[in-house]
This record gives sequence, structure tokens and C-alpha cells, in this order.
Amino acid sequence: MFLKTGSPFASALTLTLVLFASLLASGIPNARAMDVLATGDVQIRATAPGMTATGGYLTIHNHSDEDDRLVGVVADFAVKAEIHSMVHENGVMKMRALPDGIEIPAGGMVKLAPGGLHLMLMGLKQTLQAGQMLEVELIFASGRTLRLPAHVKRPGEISIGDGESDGHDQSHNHSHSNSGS
Ligand SMILES: [Cu+2]
Repeated sequence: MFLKTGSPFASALTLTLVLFASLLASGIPNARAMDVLATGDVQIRATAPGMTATGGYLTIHNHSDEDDRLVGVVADFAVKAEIHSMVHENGVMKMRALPDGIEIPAGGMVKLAPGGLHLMLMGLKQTLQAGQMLEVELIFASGRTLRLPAHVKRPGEISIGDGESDGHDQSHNHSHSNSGS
């Protein structure tokens, strides 16, 4: 026997294993969240000086086989953040808060895009200028959270596609095989 039960070395080893196991256990949900919920980067509408609210947009994919629900948004550059929809009321488009959030169906995708669903960022602590990089945290009913890069863009530059990496600066995925060079 190399290890006698109760020896200092054995208990140190046990402690190490327990710590390692708990590290693993706490790490797995985060790793899963990255896979299960995939998004494009958040795009935020730039503001003019004095504006205190703006919208944030992105695509959210749910790759799991369980429905989930976006229920909260946190941004440290805004005092308050809500989830909004746009609705027609007497011919006028109005924003409405969605206290129950937005369902992201199993295997499905939801777009938050200008003119529709959006993250409403209120009580802005600063003017948001095109080109700025911020962060936004999304909270889901499942308990998953995603901390995402948020690009401030001019309104005309905001473009929400179906992809999971909209807004990323990526050099792959682009084919230029016919450029003739
Ligand atoms: Cu709104």
C-alpha cells in the first residue's frame, strides 16, 4: 500500500480531488451555455448627446432541445435595461416592454432587429459613439447567462443577419476564389 487511509497525504489527495470535481462541476454549465445558446454580437444604436435611451439588437440561436427564454439584460453603461417589442397601435408604432421576455424555441432562432424586438437600454451614463465597444449580459430563464461584446454603430450600419457571429471581425467564411489574382 502506498496510501494508508487517514494519512496526511491521502487526505490532501482527497481534498484535491474534491476541489477538482467541484471546479469541473461549476465549469460545465458555462461551457454548455456557450454551445447551447449561440448569438451574433450585440449591435447598439449610437446616440446623440443628451439622448438617454437606445436600442440593442442581435440574433439568438437555441441549439438545445429545450425552449429557453430571454428574461433579462444587464449593461453597466445603462441604469436600466428591458426587453421590448414594437407594436402597431392606431397606425402608430409603439414600444412595449415584455416583462416575460422572449421565448427562444428549441432548435430555433429569434432576431432582435430594428423595427421589432430589441434590448432597450435606458438611463445611459454616456453618449454612445459609433465604433465604441461595450458589453451586454443576457440572462435566460434556464439560468444561463451570456456576456457579449456590443458594438456601437450608426443606425444605417446596424445589420442583423441569421448568423451566430454577426459583427465579428472575421477573415474566414469569405470566398474570393474568383478575384482573378
Ligand atoms: Cu424600446
